Amino acid sequence: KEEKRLSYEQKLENCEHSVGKKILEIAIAKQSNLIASADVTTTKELLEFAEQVGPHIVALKTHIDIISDFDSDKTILPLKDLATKHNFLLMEDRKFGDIGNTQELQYRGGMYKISHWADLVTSHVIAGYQSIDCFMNSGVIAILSMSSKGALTDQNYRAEALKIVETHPNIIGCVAQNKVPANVLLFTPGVNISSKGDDKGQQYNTPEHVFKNLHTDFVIVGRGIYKAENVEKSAKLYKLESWNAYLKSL
Ligand code: 5IU
Repeated sequence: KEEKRLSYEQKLENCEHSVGKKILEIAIAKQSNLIASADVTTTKELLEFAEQVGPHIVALKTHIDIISDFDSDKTILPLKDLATKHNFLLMEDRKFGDIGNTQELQYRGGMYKISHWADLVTSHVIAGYQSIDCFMNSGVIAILSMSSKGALTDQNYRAEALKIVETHPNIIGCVAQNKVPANVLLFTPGVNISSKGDDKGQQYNTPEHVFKNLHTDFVIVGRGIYKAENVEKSAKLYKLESWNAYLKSL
């Protein structure tokens, strides 16, 4: 018989990381399991987008290094204010993938000082268990597999990566396109209601598909929302579809 998925309430009981708890509490409070990916390239667009989607999301996912006019005071301070105002977390999709010492420098320093503001960061676990020790101020979402065509994250890699996910105290969950054990928080990008993919290898599934078949906990949607004619309306639609798909999967 198929393993049953756990509800957010059940996952909250099992969760030990403060940021893991936080995202589950927000999901329950806002009845949302939607993360909007803000793949825009100016501070103005980023802040406008955060204001529009804020009420409907649990987290805003950034690629802070694509913001052409990044400035700590003008970009991060107002973004943090919006996160507080609308009760969402900031997730920097940095996809760290180096040795611990280098990642620590990238996480704490440089222009972006990710450790100062990111509630969540994504990281590969390719450099091994100890490489994740440096992420002390954020919850880590480990990358098990990727949504793009031909990704090299085969079954053996995923099985080894999962061992790190299940044992490292800094890791709150993982990004994957496959099912994971019921107690692991699962984040799934590559979600779009009206497209199957792009011409750069991205592959899309619907919210319905990922909740039913993968028992996903959180969907990550980029172009489906930020490229929509009406951004707020689209965020509402993805929120509703994804929440209903979650309820159906229980
Ligand atoms: N993203 C993926 N697939 C992955 C991982 C991250 O698409 O496997 I790990 C990121 C890339 C982009 C967002 O920032 O999620 C998806 O954007 P679109 O919905 O526009 O494809």
